[in-house]
Amino acid sequence: MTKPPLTIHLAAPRGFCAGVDRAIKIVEMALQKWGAPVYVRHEIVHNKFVVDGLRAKGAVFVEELDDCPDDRPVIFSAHGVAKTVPAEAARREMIYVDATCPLVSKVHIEAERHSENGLQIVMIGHAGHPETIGTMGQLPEGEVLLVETEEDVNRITVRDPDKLAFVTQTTLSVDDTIGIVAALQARFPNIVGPHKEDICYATTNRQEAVKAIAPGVDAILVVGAPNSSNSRRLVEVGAKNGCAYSQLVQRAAEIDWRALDGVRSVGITAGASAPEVLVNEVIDAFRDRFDVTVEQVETAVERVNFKVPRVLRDIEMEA
Ligand code: 0CN
Ligand code: SF4
Repeated sequence: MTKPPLTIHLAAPRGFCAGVDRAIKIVEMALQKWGAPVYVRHEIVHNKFVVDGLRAKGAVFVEELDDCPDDRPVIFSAHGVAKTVPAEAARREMIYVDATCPLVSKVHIEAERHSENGLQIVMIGHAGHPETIGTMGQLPEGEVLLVETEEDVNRITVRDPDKLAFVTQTTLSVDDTIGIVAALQARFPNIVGPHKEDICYATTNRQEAVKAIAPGVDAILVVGAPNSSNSRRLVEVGAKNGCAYSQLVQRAAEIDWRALDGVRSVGITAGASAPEVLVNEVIDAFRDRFDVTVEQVETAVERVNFKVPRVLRDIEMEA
């Protein structure tokens, strides 16, 4: 039986960003330096395949520091932690390594600096997401007001409308955030903030690539996890930019082939925490059913690279 033709428009950039790459390396190096078990507070990045792989090498994933023994090293995930977390680890005299992405740490510092200058902080982010919890947790409880939508902007009660600053989560929708920032500036004309927002380069570039692909394909598949904010935003960007079918899949096994019946072109991308092997797995699944031509759509070239913390640099040289 001849297979029907299909063109895959493969987004570039896609997949691992510099912060994810660094965070995973930190866990691997810590295992090399201290041996197993090494504890990791929260999924190091939001991807089950990555987490399972590290678990097989001796990493133990827990949600809270309370679940770690005093005498084993602990690593904090790429998403960042509230100030109380390293403080508690230090009090317990634990060895800890902070794998918070430097671009998240930058937002933490911004929030602190504004607060030192007497400004109250408004954070644009998703309630309950670890990055939002971590960034809000840089300041005492109640100091940071969370807004998730434009409507939320009208609901907040501020101390002084002239003494406000905003920060954002790094993995938001660029387009939705423009609207929320505009709503904040309309209600609080003196609010200060970053030039645009704090969305990172990786989030921005992956959304741009999907925007370039979405109008011309029958379907978009985003390789990524349901708890991955940046991956879920890519699905939304696909849907909002003219693609009738935009879906998140963790692995090839999750592809809904019935929904893809009759498609002739598919866009494929991957969230910042999704490894390339899973992208290849998805492409191979298409090759089993279609006569596939892959066309890469490159909208940016990334050269960002972050160093691992000093305590692990001797390991890096051996590796
Ligand atoms: O999927 P991630 O682990 O995290 P979110 O997109 O949910 O924030 O990707 C790494 C991003 C960071 C920090
Ligand atoms: Fe850092 Fe952005 Fe990657 Fe998050 S998505 S780890 S902020 S580079």
